[in-house]
Amino acid sequence: MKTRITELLGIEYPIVQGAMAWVAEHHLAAAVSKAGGLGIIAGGSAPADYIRSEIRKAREITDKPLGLNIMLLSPNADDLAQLAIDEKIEVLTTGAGNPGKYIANWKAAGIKVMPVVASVALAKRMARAGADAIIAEGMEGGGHIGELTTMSLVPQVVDAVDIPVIAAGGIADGRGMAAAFMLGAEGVQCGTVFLATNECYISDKYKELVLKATDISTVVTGRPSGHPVRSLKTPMARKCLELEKIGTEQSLEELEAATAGSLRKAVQDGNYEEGTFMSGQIAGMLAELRSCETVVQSMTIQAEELLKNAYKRFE
Ligand code: TUI
Repeated sequence: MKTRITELLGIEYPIVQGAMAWVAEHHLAAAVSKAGGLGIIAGGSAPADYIRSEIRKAREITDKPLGLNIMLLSPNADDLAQLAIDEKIEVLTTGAGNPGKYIANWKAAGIKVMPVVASVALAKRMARAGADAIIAEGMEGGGHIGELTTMSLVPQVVDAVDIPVIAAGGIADGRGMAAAFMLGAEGVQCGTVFLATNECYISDKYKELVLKATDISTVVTGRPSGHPVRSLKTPMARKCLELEKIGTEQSLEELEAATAGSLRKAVQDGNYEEGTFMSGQIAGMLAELRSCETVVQSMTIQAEELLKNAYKRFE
């Protein structure tokens, strides 16, 4: 399946693995790149030295193109922006902000730049600033999200920019991929689907919760702070919702203290009570652990089949 995205990135399948802080380390990113998609190491708020060693470990597993994500709320964003250049990373994605100030330097270093956006306005600004592609992420996705759904956002971004668009949020199989392509996307970014893979090194509890999830298992917390986050409905998410409902200065302070480090508690410790288990709405579609290769190949084969034979449904 050739698109402007496979050409731009030098990959076989137009599937990008979403950057998930604490989750997307070298095993996962290397497995996705090795399978012919684009694997991405999540910078999160990790120190630059740790991310450097993750990049180098991924390079030992595969020589295929590799991406790094910079979460722009991170205090380390400047360091990681330089690290990407030093380590000759092929592709950068960004999240949770506007990477405008970095783009010229990244482009000068030959890096392909793909900002994640949740609005048409930011997509246009990024295209003007020299981005190579736009990742339009709908609120079906896990982690930090915007307000629009993938179905509404993707075609509006496609209409607003000339560079290729990657759809993200709520895509877990060939049906979602085919639908994204019909909206004008030329690639997809998937996060949650890779939580349920053999090469994803997270706690057993996290995987168990994702596999057990249904369509209504996720909630959005953090709206009052201006940083809404979608995660599985666990004790921590319920506590956040309660404290947000109270809405006093004291309850919001308590909330901030409770959520600090809670993603790490989910990913590494499998701490059901205190962890934040970020996940997209499609967790309900995931029933078994698979290899990254199976995920990438089966999605593409199913999407191709659906797109090629779509006309038969309406004869
Ligand atoms: O960034 C993500 N997903 C994330 S980041 C993260 S770590 C975190 N934890 C708690 C609070 C905040 C972050 C967990 N998941 N996805 C990409 C994404 N970017 N989704 C939405 C956006 C976004 C939103 C607003 C990008 C830009 C934006 O506006 C920036 C501007 O200045 O206009």
